[in-house]
Amino acid sequence: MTVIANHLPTEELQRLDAAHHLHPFTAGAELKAKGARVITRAEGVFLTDSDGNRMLDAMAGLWCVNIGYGRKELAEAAYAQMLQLPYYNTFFQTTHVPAIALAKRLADLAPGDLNHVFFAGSGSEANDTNIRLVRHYWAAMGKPGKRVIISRKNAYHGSTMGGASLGGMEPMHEQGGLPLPDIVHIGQPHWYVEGGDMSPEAFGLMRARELEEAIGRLGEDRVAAFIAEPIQGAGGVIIPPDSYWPEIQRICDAHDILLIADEVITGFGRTGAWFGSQALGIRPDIMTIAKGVTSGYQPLGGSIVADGVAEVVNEAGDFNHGYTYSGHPVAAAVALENLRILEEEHVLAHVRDVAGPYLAEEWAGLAEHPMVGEAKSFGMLGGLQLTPDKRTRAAFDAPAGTVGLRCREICFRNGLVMRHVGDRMIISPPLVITAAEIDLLVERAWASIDEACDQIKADGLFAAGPGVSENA
Ligand code: PXG
Repeated sequence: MTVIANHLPTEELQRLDAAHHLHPFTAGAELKAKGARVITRAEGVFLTDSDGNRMLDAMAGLWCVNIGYGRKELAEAAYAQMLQLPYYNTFFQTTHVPAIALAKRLADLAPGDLNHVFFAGSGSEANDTNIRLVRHYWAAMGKPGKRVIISRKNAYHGSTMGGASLGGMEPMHEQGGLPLPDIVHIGQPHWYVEGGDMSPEAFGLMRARELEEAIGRLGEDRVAAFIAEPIQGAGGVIIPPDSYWPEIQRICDAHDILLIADEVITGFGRTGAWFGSQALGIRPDIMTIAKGVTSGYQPLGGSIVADGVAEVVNEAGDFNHGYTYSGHPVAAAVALENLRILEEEHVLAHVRDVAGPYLAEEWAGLAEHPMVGEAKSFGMLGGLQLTPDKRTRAAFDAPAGTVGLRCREICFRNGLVMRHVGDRMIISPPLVITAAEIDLLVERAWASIDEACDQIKADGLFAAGPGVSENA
């Protein structure tokens, strides 16, 4: 069995990593000089690195390890499935039991008439599917002109050409000549940074109405769909004002365009419901899923599609699209076991009634720190804004992200994995986190923010710059 227990010394691993491994979203030369942190094992909500340091993983990996690390049942499900049928495809009029069972299970869990699943290997692939699916759907409806997909600035929908085009991250668009044609971006409902003097509710309505303006400008006959994360994740855990989603829903209904909810982060209990759409009262026509569907133990993504859309696509002949690993049997078996655990161990109720409310209270307490302008959470998602001036919501007089990055580095040293997006700090812990672990998380977060604050004061950076606190 290939289990690498007695690994090489850390420095040697780092040298080999720098020599041969190209990392995602990483400046390679910088990493080479510093050496990557080598994670060797994990249990519950804790990671251990190659030097034996133990860290509380407040990001659940990359927003995905919903049931926590170290669950043997998932390993056993994978092992059993590999012995029985390690691979077969779902092309050319074949299928297999794990894909059938998972499609049925997801149809049962998904709200409304979302009863059909197209499987992918990741969230990015699923969003690529969505682009082709909605355009194919409208063509089959006799409206081939409906091709434009409206998305939002600072959205994250993946890293493939399609996913990155749907996303609204400019540094991603700059590399590779994106976005693809017929993808249009409107503003995000990020009140703290962009709301100016408006109330959050008025700002939320204004941002939703940008969708109606865009449809008006482009013409309803050209717009296929609107895609959005119920709560933006990678953009900085941006919880929209309450006014936002009802207005978006009204506009999608009024103008005959499909609504795609990207549930890659918000799915599978993270908001306290199975899907963020349920928690926020959204009625999507398609949901993108990945990450928490397997708690990250296996790569799996997909699109859950409404009856009306699936019927049209099914009647329209071949949909010329698919992945070798669409519905991979081992990933599907692991997903089923993960969903069983989420259900039978009442993990959603834990988020909704216990861990979520407790985190909300403790996390909000961080806003008492002089450098924290806002600390909000929703279920097991939290974001807090660092600022030198709470009253004006000012940005630091330093390039965006300077203070956030320092804070993240200090968190690591203090045994806490908390991410930064610009000068916003974000968390997305495993859903099974206990009250005592939340105490530890918040304690370490406070201590780290405090240390960062002292450091930047000493460096003369605790001063307001010209802009509002930025998160990009
Ligand atoms: N949609 C959303 C909403 C996501 O958050 C994807 C699609 C793409 O999924 P895949 O499985 O292709 O990665 C994501 C992924 C970060 C970070 O730094 C976030 C993601 C991935 C990697 C890093 O916050 N989200």
